[in-house]
Amino acid sequence: MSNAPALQFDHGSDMHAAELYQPAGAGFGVEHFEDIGPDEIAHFHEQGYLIVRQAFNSAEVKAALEGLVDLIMGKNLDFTGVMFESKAQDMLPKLGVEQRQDAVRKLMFFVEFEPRLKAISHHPQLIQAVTTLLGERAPHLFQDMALIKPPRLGREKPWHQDNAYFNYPQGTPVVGVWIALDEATIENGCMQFMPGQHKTGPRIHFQRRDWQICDTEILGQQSVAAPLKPGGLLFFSGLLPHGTPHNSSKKRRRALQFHYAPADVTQLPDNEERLRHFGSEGKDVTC
Ligand SMILES: O=C(O)CCC(=O)C(=O)O
Repeated sequence: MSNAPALQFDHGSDMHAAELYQPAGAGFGVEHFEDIGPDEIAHFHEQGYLIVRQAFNSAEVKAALEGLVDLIMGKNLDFTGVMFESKAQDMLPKLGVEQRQDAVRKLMFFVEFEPRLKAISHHPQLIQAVTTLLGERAPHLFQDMALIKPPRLGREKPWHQDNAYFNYPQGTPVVGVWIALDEATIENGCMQFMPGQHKTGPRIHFQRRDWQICDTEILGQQSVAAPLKPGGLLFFSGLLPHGTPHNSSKKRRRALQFHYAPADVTQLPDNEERLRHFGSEGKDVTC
């Protein structure tokens, strides 16, 4: 009998309308962590995001990618957090390093299994910036993910607010950090978001292509994109509406995403409060 862990699969969803992802331009940012000052912090609170274009150097990006690829290749038998595209299920045993990466949708909860990825999530300058953005509160990393968009196949992550997925009490500040490991462009599915709309609070989410904001709420609104070189990052509020389109290019798009909340707040034991704010049940709404 094999000792290999059971594999997880994710089923595809329909293609999105092109009009959902037509950004007006690129978002505001700085080059390095050292450039974050009071104006940048004020911008984060006003607009709900901040870009750091050269947060990590090429050695840090290379180490993170190597750690990610080792997990995808199943080198750590204790790690079961790789989610493959269900379409690739039958082919998996035959795939080599490059092809196997292109059969992955995402990885979750890996930092305790892979020191090279833990290092980036606990990078001192990253933690310092997150502490500041949380209002000088010590951060707790409560979710870590890697999102893979294979060339041509990488699927959309429809528009949503991340807090719609978390059971933190309403009002808890949550900072998301999205780190490009490949160059992320509009064509291969970089992040797009609605600046300032974190201030309008929780939005109703519906189960459609995913747990998402209704497309009709997004169409006609002007988004901004965060194209990034490898090692660039986006800080964003847990209430900022954002999404990523299908990868229509020939280039792979691999990214890390970490979420931090103040260490002195704990998640609620159930999803009642979350669904009261983000769910549609009991409300006179349709999508
Ligand atoms: O990287 C992506 O494609 C989407 C990430 C995201 O917004 C999420 O997983 O919440």
